[in-house]
Amino acid sequence: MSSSTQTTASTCCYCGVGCGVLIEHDGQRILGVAGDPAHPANFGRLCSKGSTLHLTGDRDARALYPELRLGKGLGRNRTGWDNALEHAAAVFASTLAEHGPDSVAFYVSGQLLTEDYYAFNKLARALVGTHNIDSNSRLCMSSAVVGYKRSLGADAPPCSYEDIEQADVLLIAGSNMAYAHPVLFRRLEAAKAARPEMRVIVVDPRRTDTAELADLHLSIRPGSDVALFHGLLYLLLREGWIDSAFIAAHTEGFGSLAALVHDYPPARVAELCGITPEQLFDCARMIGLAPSFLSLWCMGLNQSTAGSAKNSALINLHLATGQIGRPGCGPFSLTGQPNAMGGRETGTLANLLPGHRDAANPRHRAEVAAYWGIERLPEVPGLPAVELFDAVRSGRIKALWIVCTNPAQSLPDQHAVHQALATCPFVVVQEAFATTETCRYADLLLPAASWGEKAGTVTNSERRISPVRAAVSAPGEARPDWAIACDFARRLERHLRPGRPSLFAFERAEQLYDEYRQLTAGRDLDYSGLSRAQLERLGPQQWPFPASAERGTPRLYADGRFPTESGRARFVADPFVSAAEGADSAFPLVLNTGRLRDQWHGMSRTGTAAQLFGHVEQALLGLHPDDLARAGLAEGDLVRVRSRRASLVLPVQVDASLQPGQAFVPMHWGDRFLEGLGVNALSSAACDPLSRQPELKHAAVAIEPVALPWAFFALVEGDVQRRLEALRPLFRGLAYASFSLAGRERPALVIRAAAEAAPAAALLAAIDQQLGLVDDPVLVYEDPQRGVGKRLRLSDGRLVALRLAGETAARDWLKALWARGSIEPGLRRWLLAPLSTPPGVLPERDPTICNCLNIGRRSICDGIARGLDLLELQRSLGCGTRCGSCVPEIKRLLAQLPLAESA
Ligand SMILES: Nc1nc2c(c(=O)[nH]1)N[C@H]1C(S)=C(S)[C@@H](COP(=O)(O)OP(=O)(O)OC[C@H]3O[C@@H](n4cnc5c(=O)[nH]c(N)nc54)[C@H](O)[C@@H]3O)O[C@H]1N2
Ligand SMILES: Nc1nc2c(c(=O)[nH]1)N[C@H]1C(S)=C(S)[C@@H](COP(=O)(O)OP(=O)(O)OC[C@H]3O[C@@H](n4cnc5c(=O)[nH]c(N)nc54)[C@H](O)[C@@H]3O)O[C@H]1N2
Ligand code: SF4
Ligand SMILES: [Mo]
Repeated sequence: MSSSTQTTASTCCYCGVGCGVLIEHDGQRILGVAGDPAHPANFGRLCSKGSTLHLTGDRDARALYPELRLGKGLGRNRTGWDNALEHAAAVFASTLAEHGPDSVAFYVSGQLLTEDYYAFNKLARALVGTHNIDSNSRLCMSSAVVGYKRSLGADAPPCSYEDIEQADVLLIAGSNMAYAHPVLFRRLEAAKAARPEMRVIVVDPRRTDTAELADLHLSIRPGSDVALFHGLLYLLLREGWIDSAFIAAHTEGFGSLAALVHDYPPARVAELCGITPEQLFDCARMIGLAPSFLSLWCMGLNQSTAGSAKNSALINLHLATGQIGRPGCGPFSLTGQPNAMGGRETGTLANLLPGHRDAANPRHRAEVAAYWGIERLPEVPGLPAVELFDAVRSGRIKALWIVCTNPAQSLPDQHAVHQALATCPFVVVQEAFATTETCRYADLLLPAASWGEKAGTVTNSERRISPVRAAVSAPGEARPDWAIACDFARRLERHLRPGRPSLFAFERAEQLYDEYRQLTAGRDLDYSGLSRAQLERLGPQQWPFPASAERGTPRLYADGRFPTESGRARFVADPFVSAAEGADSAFPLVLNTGRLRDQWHGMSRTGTAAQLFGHVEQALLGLHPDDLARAGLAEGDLVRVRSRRASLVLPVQVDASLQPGQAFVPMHWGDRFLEGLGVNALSSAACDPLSRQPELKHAAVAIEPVALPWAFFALVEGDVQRRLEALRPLFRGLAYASFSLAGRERPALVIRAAAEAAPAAALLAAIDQQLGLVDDPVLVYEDPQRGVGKRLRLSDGRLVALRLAGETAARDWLKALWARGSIEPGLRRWLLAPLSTPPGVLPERDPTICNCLNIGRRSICDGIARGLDLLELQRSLGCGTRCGSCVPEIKRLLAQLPLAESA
């Protein structure tokens, strides 16, 4: 560390664990990150994503200046902030004048800061006069919001991370926390190692790395959780493993639930869930006899047409056993995004209002209107995300402001979403990265400051509010989101409330925080007592933190009183309903989607760090080995995956963690990294009736082999973001095209493509131009007769660019040569031979398992073959000793390998 290096304490911008990070920087650039030992969420730990934050955010990918398009079909031009926001205010004002307040909408994000949310809520609801402000949390936590409110009376996860360490029995349902909340998983692994009597149950159709830790893995049929939870309650009742005193004193509605679960006897439930009655009984016994029982859940429950029912059915188990309000127990949803909690607190879903209020509640509307000093808030309900984009597509919404989310990648039924964005008369996109799929549709692109460049607060999964601090200034003319919202609002006020004092006289983020926190006073989440000064003095605090408090509140409902009208928690009796789109003979597979360890959503940030592609380089369709064999497919074969909405071409891979009949595709690749709009082209927009959360985990699909004889492979070092932007459009319309990064010190762009026939020579020439494979010194072999061509560029005795067209048999060999940084004598001979088959054996694929120390699967497997155990592998190779995110996978290899070898 040089003498000019400074450290700024902040919070990680990825997941809802909310880890404290120490940003090392020189005032200009971020040089490194470390876990903050003082932060109670992570005590110094970071996962593979958090610890590589400083490698992300390539400036070439950033939005730097406002850009305005003056007519559809035209390009965008750089403009100044004044002109950009005056223009936006004029368009919004005229749209509102002509079509009314509900002709505009805001679509925002669980990755904004609390101050940003507050500004946008006030802008939409108080100034514009619409409740059309929804967030990507609709795709994420909205079923949990409904679950908590229906069952417990308020949207408040009652637990603390400590409870994970204190629980005797832990049920993890629909969460792959080994990938998605790795630092918490680290805490769980450590706790289980320290207290081996602790029992972990994992409910997930897939055998994930999380499931590997489980004492009991219930590989249930997708979507059958409600049946499972009712079946468990049936057994708890039958065996007398319930807490009748708690039920009598603190709950209501048990009678109807008991009547309902009568219909869920073990034989029926085992059948519905695809598990054995013994497994069901084991699970019930563990829960029923547990001194303390904690449950954790995430998208496997929420992203479902039964999401609200799943949430409440799980909470029912806690209420029936009295497992809530004490250490080591309770229902504990894991929040996805870093500040999805803050979004819920500030009312950032169409149906909410700031301070855990409801937009449908006249008293709540009056309270907020009075606080804001306006006459009233609108009565017309706002539209939730899926309906909101439908309204954009049908033309009802004519101006749309998108902030910090990438709907052209992340919403279901992408073809409909792209159509909506293409037809919308005025789309504003407020983004940190100019490269996203949604940016393409922006009539006005506003550059936003991002992590490390902006300040405010966030709330993590355990209700803990942490400060986010700026370490460096934002690049170009990018500005903080709240500042953009307020600047626009003041200009719009000149059209809508001329001459009146501004509602948006905020100059610093702290002023927004102060105005907002008073709106929580007297509400369940009350943190009106937590000033920024208090937060600085005490460190991150858990709400509630009322004016009288001296510190935060680790656990809720210790007194058995719930924030419902009666003060009692409510049992909810929803019957089991299967997923909206069942498999049938035309679409025989169920498609599940989810996360990879080292990528974040649409990859605008993680997709700039080549290192983060080392673990998984391509989007692959995972299938059970039997399904693969039955279809006559081999690993790597391209297939067309069809759903009722669209199709997508992907290579297949064997995925032994899946059951027969199931398929899995990671959610991360959108149209930028994959031809065909990504996995959400296939997914279904069917929503939960209460939470309006779409069923992103369940679509019926069919697969068929595709004949794409023309194959293409290219790799080019350097300038990867700019090259990706330039090359991506040239592959549009090919049946298959996939883009990724590779390498560490010398990142390269890697392209794989396939088509029915060779594309026009001019197109290939344009591609070669962008790959830097036209001007000398380039080694070329072209056989136009056979449509086969090879091009290489060498520099200082290393391969720096290559392209194979026609057939690509040598691609892995060449990629390995490139990675090794040396040339084999056989290379020239190979180049001049008519076939591209590599000399000698192909290297086996070697994905990076340990990202911190760059250790591949091959060396770990070699170590295991030599008889090393986890500790010895760690000692001799170093793998898994830094961030620990790869430890579950190493354990899985240790468990699987001897079996694989003896088989
Ligand atoms: N690496 C990484 N971490 C992340 C993110 C990321 O993009 N990358 N995103 C963050 C965000 S916003 C979120 S919301 C969280 C999501 O975190 P998780 O919800 O843990 O992650 P997913 O992979 O989406 O889905 C979890 C599991 O649900 C299972 N599942 C599917 N259908 C069902 C079902 O019917 N029942 C049950 N019980 N399980 C089912 C899937 O097989 C999958 O293993 O991750 C956060 N953390
Ligand atoms: N098939 C399938 N689809 C899914 C899911 C799934 O499991 N399966 N999961 C769903 C879930 S849970 C979620 S949360 C969503 C996530 O979906 P999105 O919200 O679309 O995900 P991101 O790619 O994180 O989008 C955040 C955007 O904000 C930009 N950004 C980063 N920092 C800033 C900033 O400070 N200011 C501004 N203005 N912009 C910034 C980033 O560049 C990025 O483009 O995806 C959903 N979609
Ligand atoms: S677990 Fe990883 S991604 Fe999540 S907040 Fe911590 S460091 Fe960031
Ligand atoms: Mo999420």
